[in-house]
Parts: sequence; C-alpha cells; structure tokens
Amino acid sequence: MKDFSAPLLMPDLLDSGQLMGLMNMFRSAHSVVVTAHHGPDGDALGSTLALATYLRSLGKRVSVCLPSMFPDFLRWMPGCRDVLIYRDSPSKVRSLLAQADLVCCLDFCELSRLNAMQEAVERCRAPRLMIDHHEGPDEGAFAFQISRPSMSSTCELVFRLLYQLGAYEGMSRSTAALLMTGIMTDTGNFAYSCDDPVLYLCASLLMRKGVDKESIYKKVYRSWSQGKFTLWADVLSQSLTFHAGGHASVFTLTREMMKSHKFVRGDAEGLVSEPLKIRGMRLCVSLREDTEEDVVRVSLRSTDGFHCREMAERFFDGGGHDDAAGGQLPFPIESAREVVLRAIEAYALELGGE
Ligand SMILES: [Mn+2]
Repeated sequence: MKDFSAPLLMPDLLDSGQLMGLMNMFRSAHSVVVTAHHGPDGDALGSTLALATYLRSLGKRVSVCLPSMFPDFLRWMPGCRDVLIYRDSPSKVRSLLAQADLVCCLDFCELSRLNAMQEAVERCRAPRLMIDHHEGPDEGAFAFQISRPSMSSTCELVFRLLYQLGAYEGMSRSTAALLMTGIMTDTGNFAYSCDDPVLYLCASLLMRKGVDKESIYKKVYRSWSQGKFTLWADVLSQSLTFHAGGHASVFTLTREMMKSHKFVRGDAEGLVSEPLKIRGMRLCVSLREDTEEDVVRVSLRSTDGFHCREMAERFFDGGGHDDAAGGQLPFPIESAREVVLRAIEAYALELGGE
C-alpha cells in the first residue's frame, strides 16, 4: 500500500548527475532538430512542439522535423504549421540535420520508427537525445536517454522535465495545451495508462495555465468528417470477424474502402480498439493497406493480461507496448489476413484462458 498521508509533491524526473548531463547537452547545442516517430500522433506532435518552444526560449535555433504528416484533427495545435515533413521536403530536412548539433528524439526509442527518415538521422553526426515512454529502448542509438516506460505519455515526461528545469512558471497556455493534448490522446482521455497520482498533479498544473480541456476534446474527438463516420460503420458491420471464442477480433481496411469513404490521414485512428468495448474481448487486430507502399499495416490492441507486443514481434516484424503494438506484412491483404488468423490460432489458449 502506498503512503498517501504526505502531500503530493512533484518528484524529480532526473537525478542530479543526469540533470547536469542534460543541461550540458542543451548548453553546448546551437542548432537543434526535434523529431518523433513516423505517423505522428497527439503525443508525438505535442511533445516535440512543447520541447521546441522551450529550447527556443533558451535561444536555440530549433526545427521540428517529422518523418510523415500528422492527422488533420491535430492541425490546430500551436506551432504545427512550422513543422517540416521529411516526406514532403527531404532535402530541406537533410540540410537541417547536417547543420544540427543536437537531435532530440521524442516518443520513440528505436531509429527504425523514423521509417524513411531513419537514414538521414543516422547519417547526421549530432548526438541524439531520446525522451520516450516505450519499452525496450535501443541503448546504442542514443548518446543520452530518458526512458520512462511507466509513464502515460511523452508529454507527461516532457512536462516533468520542464518542471524540473524550472520552466513551469514561464510556460504559456499554448504549451500547456500541447502537453495536455498528448496526455489526453495517449491515455484515451484519462482512461488507461494513467494510474499514477503524479499524472494528475501534472494535469492540475497544466490546467492552472488556463488550458481549455473541453475544447481540446472537441477538436480531437468531435471533428469527424461524414466519411470517417461511415468508414467506421462500414468496417464494423462488414469486415469485422470474431475468433478465439470471441476473445479476439480482426478487420481489414482496403484502399478501395478508404477511397469510397474519402479517407484522409487519421480517419482510422482508434478504430482498432473499438471492439474492446465488447465483453470478454482481449485482442483486437486491424489490417490496413498502406496508401503509399505495398505493405499491410498491422495494429494490435489488447487488455486483461494478454500482451499483444509479443505477437507483433513474433509474427508481424513489429513491436510497441504490451497492450498496443504494431507491425507490417509484405503481402496482399488477403494473405496478410491469413497470417493474422494463424497468429491468433497460435495464441488461442492464452486468449481463451482465464
Ligand atoms: Mn506516446
């Protein structure tokens, strides 16, 4: 039992040695590139923009460069217009990386999550700082790492870092909104990965900056297009199948379906975990034909002690968190579906067991 008798104070994120190391790293850098994983979500975008704002306040030249575009429902996030997308302007990003003397890598811990941008980052000579909450960091890839898999989000991590660096007082409302957005999206609005009381201390301090949480909620969750809504309805009624005695579900999302519902980036985000609303559901898998490459993207979500990460590693050349993982298969979608069904078959006992 934890001791809740003492008042809740913000614990230090870093010990004094790490803090010194980090401050030295910031001090000696002039040009900084801040980046996050391919397919950036609210946490990736919120944390990179917030850290960039802080580094600019220290007088650094900072560019936020992401491997691919973020979803449309995040287009309101303060500062997102200045983000450079590697897929759209590779040479510009490469030249910024060549001039950089520090690369901050947020919300991922393996360089492969940069996809097409990986090579450019690897070739860059600047030291890499990792700030992330995913399991199993690639220790060799970073000069300095702040890895906290127990934390809800990279935004929580960045908030606690900025707090320890004394940047809370000067934090603007828009930076607080960026960080709150990442915490909200990575916890499903404080539904999961959010049992640490310290997170609510962070949330409380963010609210004190005047964050309009309800407006963030509306912008992120109540801004669906008709196409997105009908796509979800179509997938759930036409493509979803149940397996392992109702403990697992699978659906496929083809390019044709996306086209007929005028799919835009981000429209399928969250769809994979929708069947978790069904009693007894422990594993949800989605297969989506990539719109640019000839691969099928596999997403997995799990609950109640079944860990989908292992399945993602074993069968789909992927990884992630215990309960939220992903991977890919270089097959046409029907063959990819066969692989998924075999994977579920291999775990039938664990899925069906109590
Ligand atoms: Mn995250």
